Amino acid sequence: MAFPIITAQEAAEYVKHGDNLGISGFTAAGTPKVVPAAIAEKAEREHAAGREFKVNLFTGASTNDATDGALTRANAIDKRTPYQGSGDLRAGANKQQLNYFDLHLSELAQKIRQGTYGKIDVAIIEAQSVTDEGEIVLGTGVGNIPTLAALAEKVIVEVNDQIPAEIAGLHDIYVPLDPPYRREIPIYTANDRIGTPVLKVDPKKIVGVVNTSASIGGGAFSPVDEKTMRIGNFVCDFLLGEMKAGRIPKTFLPLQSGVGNIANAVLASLEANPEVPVFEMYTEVVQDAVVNLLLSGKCKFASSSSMTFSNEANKLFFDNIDKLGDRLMLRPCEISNHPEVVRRLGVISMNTAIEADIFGNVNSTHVSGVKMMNGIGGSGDFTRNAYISIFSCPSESKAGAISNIVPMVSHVDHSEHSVDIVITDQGIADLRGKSPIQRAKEVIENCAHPDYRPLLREYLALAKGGHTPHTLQSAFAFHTALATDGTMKAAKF
Ligand code: 0RQ
Repeated sequence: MAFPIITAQEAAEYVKHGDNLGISGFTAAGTPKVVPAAIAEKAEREHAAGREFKVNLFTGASTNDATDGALTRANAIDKRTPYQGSGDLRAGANKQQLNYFDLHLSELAQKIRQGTYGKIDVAIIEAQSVTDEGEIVLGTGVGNIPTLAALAEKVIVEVNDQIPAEIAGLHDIYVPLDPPYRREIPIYTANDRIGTPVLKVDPKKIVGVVNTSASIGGGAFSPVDEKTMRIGNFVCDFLLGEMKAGRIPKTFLPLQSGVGNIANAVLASLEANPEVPVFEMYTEVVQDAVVNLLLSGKCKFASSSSMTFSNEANKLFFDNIDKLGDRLMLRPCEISNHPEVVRRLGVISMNTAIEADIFGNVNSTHVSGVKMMNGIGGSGDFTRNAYISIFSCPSESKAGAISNIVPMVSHVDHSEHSVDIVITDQGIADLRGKSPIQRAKEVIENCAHPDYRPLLREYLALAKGGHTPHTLQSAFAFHTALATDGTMKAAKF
């Protein structure tokens, strides 16, 4: 091996206060495990010695506890983008301990190449293997590492022997030229291969290789409950209705599905329904449910930026690699989420909302308008460009104290112009071709929980004129009632 084998602690010594770090992976999948934890320990030692130590983290999406969790607990993060899912980082962002900024996932790579955030000092890459020529077989997630590694001054490779060798060949690494030289991204069907199966890094930049056997799988999702199953079934009914009406071709169109329990339930429902034809996925993240869909043949191909599987699902996938190896492709998230490709392929997007308002605006990121939950992730990349965009959420949360359908969303991530369909456990609101007042009636009667319908009807009846009727003084009555009385049911207009 041409590169020095170093410990995680030695690797951490290459990282200095103020550095911009590029981290491989997308969700916990493909994210390095031991080097980030060693950087957090270094930060604690530096702080104890009275020295400043903070880094800026550029990732593909959320990471793992050893990265976002440990570095936040060590108070070692200054800037952080684009998406996160860590309880500690969320708390840090919400008390302004660190500077988290939320960005559409497809946009980060080009902004990094433009130099928007300065140079990348160190890239840390989880790998299955690396050759002396700097050819890296990545792990189970790609994210933004092709761009981050190309620009980094130093590269640390964390080789994880838990990643099966059979992963080689699943990746498709491609970085587009930047404007004014950009050509089309030549993906015309979900399974088009346009790049290389390995990430090529200038070997002169690789300062060391760290070996680890850390577990690569993530946690499993909660089992599908009645509420999420109802949402999943409504999504399925809607898609079948569109197909029967001829608005989705009989050959179907590629699906994108977000993360979380609702997304998993939707996929379980698609699998269970014999009327749903064989489909493809063009998405950013595949979860456990997709392994079963691939094995059953219901999903014939999945293009993604990561395989965010539990240990059990990883085992199932790699035990069946002879059948599945040419049916899943891992792409940089700049490509998995590329608006041009999403629009060209006619991707049907299915994402989850924190809340939707009666006019069809969606909040995906901020609880009660102020507290960051996770980030917009890829939901905007897909929604704005989808063939049909669907948002789902429960009709109420926190034992009924919260209505997920509100008069006005407390933060807008996806505007009424981008949202076609809203689905809750109560039913489906089809917003296409409807005026704001028609949409409001559809959302209240089809999607709001029956306990909240009278309040929403009252709001709409009192709302004053105009094209989109609102009474601005009481537009947030649901949210203020939650803050003062602990339930949106106490809303007064
Ligand atoms: O809280 O965990 O304490 O019970 O929010 O809500 O209903 O379990 O749904 O896990 O799918 O997450 C939007 C956050 C939904 C996620 C969001 C509380 C609720 C629960 C979680 P508990 P659910 P999910 C692909 C695309 C943005 C990014 C995206 C997300 C917890 O889907 O981050 O789509 N999306 N990316 O009780 C207060 C409300 C609430 C609320 C729900 N109105 N007020 N709390 N909750 N609604 C992925 C990537 O891009 C990587």
